[in-house]
This record gives sequence, C-alpha cells and structure tokens, in this order.
Amino acid sequence: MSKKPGLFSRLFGSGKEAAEPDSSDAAQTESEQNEIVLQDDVPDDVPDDMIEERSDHDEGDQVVEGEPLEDRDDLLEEMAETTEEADLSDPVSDGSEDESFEPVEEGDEPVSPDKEAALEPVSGEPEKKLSWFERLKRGLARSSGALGEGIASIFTKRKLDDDILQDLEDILIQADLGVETAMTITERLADGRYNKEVSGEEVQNILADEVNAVLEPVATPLKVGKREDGSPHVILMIGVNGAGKTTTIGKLAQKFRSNGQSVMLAAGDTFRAAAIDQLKVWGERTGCPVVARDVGSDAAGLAFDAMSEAKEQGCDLLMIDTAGRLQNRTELMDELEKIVRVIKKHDESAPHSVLLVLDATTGQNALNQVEIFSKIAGVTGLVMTKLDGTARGGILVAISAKHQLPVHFIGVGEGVDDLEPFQSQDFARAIAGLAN
Ligand SMILES: Nc1nc2c(ncn2[C@@H]2O[C@H](COP(=O)(O)OP(=O)(O)OP(=O)(O)O)[C@@H](O)[C@H]2O)c(=O)[nH]1
Ligand SMILES: [Mg+2]
Repeated sequence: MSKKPGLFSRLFGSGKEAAEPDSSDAAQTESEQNEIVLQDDVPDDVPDDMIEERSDHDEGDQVVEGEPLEDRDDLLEEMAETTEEADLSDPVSDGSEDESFEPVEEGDEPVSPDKEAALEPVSGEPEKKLSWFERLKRGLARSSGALGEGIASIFTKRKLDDDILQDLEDILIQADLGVETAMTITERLADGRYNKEVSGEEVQNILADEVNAVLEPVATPLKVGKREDGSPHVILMIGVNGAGKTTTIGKLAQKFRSNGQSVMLAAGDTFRAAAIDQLKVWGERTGCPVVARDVGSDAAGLAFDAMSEAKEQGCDLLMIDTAGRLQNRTELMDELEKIVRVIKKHDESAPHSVLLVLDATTGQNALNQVEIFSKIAGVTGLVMTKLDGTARGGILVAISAKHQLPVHFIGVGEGVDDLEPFQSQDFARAIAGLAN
C-alpha cells in the first residue's frame, strides 16, 4: 500500500511535504533514454514566417537563447523545495481502469510497480484513502461552507418572502454561480413555497438540483486514442500563468499510462528552463518520453517536430505543454495562434483536443479567459483546477451556463490522484454541502 502525503497538503496544497523526486542512477538512465532533445532547426515544410524566433516577453524568467539547461540535480532539489512547482509527492494512481478513456490496442506498458515503488515518498504514515467524493467535498468545503452558512443564516424559521429570496440570490451571486443560475434557483424555490416555512435542507436540495441541471450537459468524458490513420491524438494544454497546465499534463499522463496508452509529452513552454525541467520530471515519473528544446526556442516549431516524433514512435497520445499567458496580452496570444496554425500544417485535424486549464480561484475572470482563449485557439474542453482552497467553486456553474463547453476534469489538490473526470451530480451535491 502506498504511503500518501498529508491530507492537508493534498487538499490545500502547501507542497511542503513534497518528497524529492527520484534521482537514482536507474531513473536517470531511463530519463536520458526518454528525453528527446531536438535541434532548434526549422521543419522543411513549414513556411519561414511561421517559424521566426518568438519575441521575448516580460513575464517569468528572461529568455536566454541557447542557454543550456541547469544542472539536473540542482534543479530537482530546487523544485522539491519550492511551493510553486509541480507536486512531486504522489506518483501512484489507484490503478483503477477509467472508462473515460478509449481502450488501447498497442503501446507501452503502464508504469511498472517497481518504478512506482522507486518513486514513493520514503517517510510518513499511510493515510486512510478517502473516496473521491469525500475528497471533492473536502476540497469544495470553502465553497459549500460559504453557501451553507449563508443559507442557514437566512432560513431560520422564517416564512419565505421577497427579502429572503433577495438575500439568497445575493449569496449565490457572491459564490460566483452567476446571476442567471441564482435567479433560476430563487424562482424555483419561491414556486409553491411563498409565505411558507422553508428549511435550509430544502434549499440545499434545490440548489444541488439546479446546479446539476446546468452541469450535467457539459460533464463530458475526454475521448482519446490513436487516430484512424495511426497518428497520435494531440492534446494542446493552454491557459493563464500558474493555472495548473503542466501539473495537469502530469496527472493525465499518469491516468493515460495506467490505462495502457503510450504517451509523449512536448515541453512547449520554452520560456523558462524550470518549466522544461518540470515537464521532464513528470515524464520520468510517468514513463513518458519528453520532446524538449533549449530555453528560448520556437514553441510552434517544437510542437511540429513533436508531432512527427510521436507519429514515428507510434504513440497513442501527444500532450503539448504551453507557456502561461494572460488573455489580454496580444503578442502572447498571437504566439498561441501560431502554435495552433503550425500544428495544423502537420495535421489539419489537430490539435484534437485543446484543453483550457482554469484556476478556480480566479473567479469571474475565468469567464473572460474562456471567451478569448476559445477565439484564439478553439478550446474544445475545460479542466478546472484548485477547487480546493477557494470559496469560488461556483464559477464553474457560471461558465457552464454561459459557454456550454465540455468540462472534462476537475482538480482538488496537487497530488497526482487529485484530478478526476468531472461528474456533475457529485459536484452539485458537494457544493450544496449535502452528503453523497
Ligand atoms: N491546490 C491545488 N494546487 C494545484 C492544483 N493543480 C495545480 N496546482 C498547483 O498549482 C501550481 C502551478 O501549477 P503548474 O502546473 O506549474 O501551472 P502552469 O499552468 O503550468 O503554470 P505556468 O507554466 O507558470 O503558466 C503548482 O504548485 C501546482 O501543484 C489543484 O487542483 N489544487
Ligand atoms: Mg507550466
């Protein structure tokens, strides 16, 4: 049985308990074999204007062209210490088959138990494994707590009147559920109950039903698997800085691998050496080859080459990481547009999934992110991270009511198993503070 990191760390994400990643000789050798460091040359069939060097940007580390990656051991040490980097503490999936993914006919073996054991944290007491719903409920505790307290405080043996309905609407709007959903819920509550006593539990049930009604149509499993022509399914991961793109790639790689799929990763965040290395660490942990170039290289060219490489190696899936970018930064959004354009040069149908990673703690700004990233890169689905530690989980309801984009996964912690396929009923009951 695996030793899990502390629950607090998994739900509230201090990252301080992260064990140093495995850097044994064996792992290093495997990692070296897995790494595909490409020359920064331009593929022949991509027009020159698409492959010009990217412009520097003033966020994150400065780009130094051709700068070699820092010493791996130092970087790994640094990553284990920082709270801003990927969680390195929880490499083990529960191994259960996930029906969200298509079965695989060919491909590499999933991560072997030996490799998993080698990556296990070495200290700490094993914890009772909570069910996903328990973890979701714990993760959403701040959102449901704020809603629950508000509801309890206004539904105390009073008859339902306009003041109570207005108070409830305010609470729902404050929890970022959106004006439309808030109004639907209050209208439904008022229907047949006006001037009657209403219990908090009744309100919670209506809240859960209405939230579910909005979310059910968008709760869509992510279908992945090799294309009919034998080429890999290409997933492009996009979003603002720090949303959780790279961590989500790592968590998904683990899931796909335990479903027997062969996965390649592309380090398309070429702005920072640490970002490239973060993905390499996930590659090591999940047994996925990583296509990387030097920091400062052209991200679109790298994506193009990674597609050739993944096809050549017969991979089922290619996941391309990208640098975080604010949606109002035109030059960075232009670069993203170029990445998509160059990917299409390789395969008109790609990227087959463009996953926008949204940080739940950003609240209303997420609505704007969905709008602009969709315009630029054709978002096909959403992943919402950090639903733990925020009272703003209701934003997912507002986004779904407005954009109706598929929601594939939600994250409620930094650990590798804190990302799960999105289930509307679970989410609705958890946010309303109801027992399963
Ligand atoms: N609490 C919590 N933390 C998360 C979750 N998902 C990711 N994180 C943490 O968020 C931080 C940023 O994650 P990254 O994956 O590096 O984010 P990113 O979008 O790749 O960031 P940039 O590459 O800088 O744009 C890391 O510390 C992650 O461990 C989550 O669901 N809950
Ligand atoms: Mg990243």
